[in-house]
Amino acid sequence: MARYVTQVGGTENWRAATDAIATAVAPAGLDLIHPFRVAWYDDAVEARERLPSVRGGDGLAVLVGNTRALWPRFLEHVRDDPSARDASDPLDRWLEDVFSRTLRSFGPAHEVVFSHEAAPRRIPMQRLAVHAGFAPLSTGHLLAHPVFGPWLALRAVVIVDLPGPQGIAPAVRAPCEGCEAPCRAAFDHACEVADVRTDPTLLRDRWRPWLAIRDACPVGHAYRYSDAQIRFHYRSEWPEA
Ligand code: B12
Repeated sequence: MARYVTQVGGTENWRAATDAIATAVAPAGLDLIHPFRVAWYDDAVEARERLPSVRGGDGLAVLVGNTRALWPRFLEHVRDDPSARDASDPLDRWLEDVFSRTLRSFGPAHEVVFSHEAAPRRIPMQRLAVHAGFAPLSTGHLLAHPVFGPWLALRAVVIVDLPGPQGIAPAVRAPCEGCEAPCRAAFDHACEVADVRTDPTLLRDRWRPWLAIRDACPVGHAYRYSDAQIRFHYRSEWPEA
C-alpha cells in the first residue's frame, strides 16, 4: 500500500523508529505518518495542552492519520467481528486495539494519545498538525494537505523515548495561497444552517452543508471518501451489509 511519510532532515534513530511505527500500523490503512520534535508543538501551546511527557521537548513524536485507505480495512474488521458494530464508538475502539496490538513489539518506551480522547488528555490535533509542519488549516477550518486536501483524518500521536528531529519544523506548503477560498462561503453557510460548534448533535441530520466545506476545497478531489465512508463519519450510518 502507498504511504505518505513526510521526509524531515537528519539521519538519527528517530527515522528508523518512524519507519517501524509506519510499518506496524499500515495494515489498518493508517497511511499518513509525520514525525516531529515534541517541542515544535509543546512550545507553541499552553501547558495544559502539551503532550504527555515521555522524554522531554527534544523527543520524537509521530502523528498518525489516514486517507480513505482506512475504510476498507475497518469494514473488514467489522465483517470478521460483527459484534464490533455494537460498541458505542466502533472505529475508536478498533483503533485502540490496532495500536496496542501492533506496537506491542515496538522497542523504545512510548505513549499513544488518540485524537478521540477526552479532556484532560484531549490534544487539539488540528493545531498540532500545523505546528508540527504537517498541513495548514484552511479558511474552512479544516486541515488542507497539499496532496489530499481536507480528505484525511488524524488518529493518534505516538510519543517516543528517543531524540526527535533537530532544528525547526518544516514550513508547510500552503494549498490555500492564491485560492479564492470557496470554503469560506460554504463554512459561513454551514454555521448559519446548523452551528454544530454549539450543538454537535445537529451534524447527524444537517450534515450536507458541512460536507460541502470539504467538497469546496479544490485540492484532493481524487482522494474524496466514498459515500459510505462519508455517511459513517458524518451520520454514524453503517453501509448495507
Ligand atoms: C470535538 C470535535 C468535533 C465537534 C466540534 C465541537 C466544537 N465545539 O467545535 C463536532 C462533533 C461538531 C465535530 C465535527 C466535525 N469534525 Co471534528 N473534531 C473534534 C475533536 C474530537 C476535538 C476538537 C477539540 O475539542 N479540540 C480541542 C480545542 C481546545 O482545540 P482547538 O484547536 O481550539 O480545537 C478546535 C478545532 O479542533 C475545531 N473543530 C473541531 N471540529 C470542528 C468542527 C467545526 C464545525 C468547527 C468549526 C471547528 C471544529 O474546534 C475546536 C474548538 O473550537 C477533533 C480531534 C482533536 N482531538 O482535535 C476532531 C476533528 C477536528 N474533527 C474533524 C472532522 C473531519 C470533523 C467533521 C468534518 C466530521 C467528521 N467527524 O468527519 C465535522 C465537521 C467539521 C467541519 N469543519 O467541517 C477532524 C479534522 C480533519 C481535518 N481535515 O482538519 C478532526 C481532527 C478529527 C480527526 N479524526 O481527524 N468535531
